[in-house]
Amino acid sequence: MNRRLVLATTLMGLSALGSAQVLYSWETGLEGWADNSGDVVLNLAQSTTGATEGTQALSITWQGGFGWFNTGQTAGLVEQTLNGATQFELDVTVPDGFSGVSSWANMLLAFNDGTHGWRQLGASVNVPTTAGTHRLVFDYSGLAAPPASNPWFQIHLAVNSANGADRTLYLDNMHVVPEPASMIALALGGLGVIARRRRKV
Ligand SMILES: [Ca+2]
Repeated sequence: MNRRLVLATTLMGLSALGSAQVLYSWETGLEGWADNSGDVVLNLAQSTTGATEGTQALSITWQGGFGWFNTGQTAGLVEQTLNGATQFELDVTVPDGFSGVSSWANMLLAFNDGTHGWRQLGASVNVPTTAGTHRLVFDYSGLAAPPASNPWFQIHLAVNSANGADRTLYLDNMHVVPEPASMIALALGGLGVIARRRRKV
């Protein structure tokens, strides 16, 4: 590897520290996400309310209870991005009045693909019912990551809250944050190559 390429890789590694890689932002529509809940109907729509990245978000309206929704078969880029991290973050905006229809809410994550099959988190992630935007963290380090060559792969999310009247949550800015340790290792590795090359000159 020539020195310039190593340096470029190193700088990319350093600049990636703490920077987010967006998986879904719903700027172009539902981006493949669809209701998969069975009896509990989730109405998915694009919405300007709750947009924290760009101008659009995903709204989910349902009458309470538990329901899954999921991506279509994702492009390989989504799998590669997930493989480069162990958790993703999701901004969930709770509108005024939500706590009036449910005193609690949570979400659940599952992966499904042609290699490992269905696997889901053992515990749900709490959604605060206070009005405003909350950043949820989904740690998927305990789930088998999607293989690099995969016939198909889907991300499934579920919403859950008390039964009752219609209520809506807004999702946006689903992104992974690469692990600082792995990015530092990459950056230091690049600097080490440069140092060795310099000693040879
Ligand atoms: Ca967005």
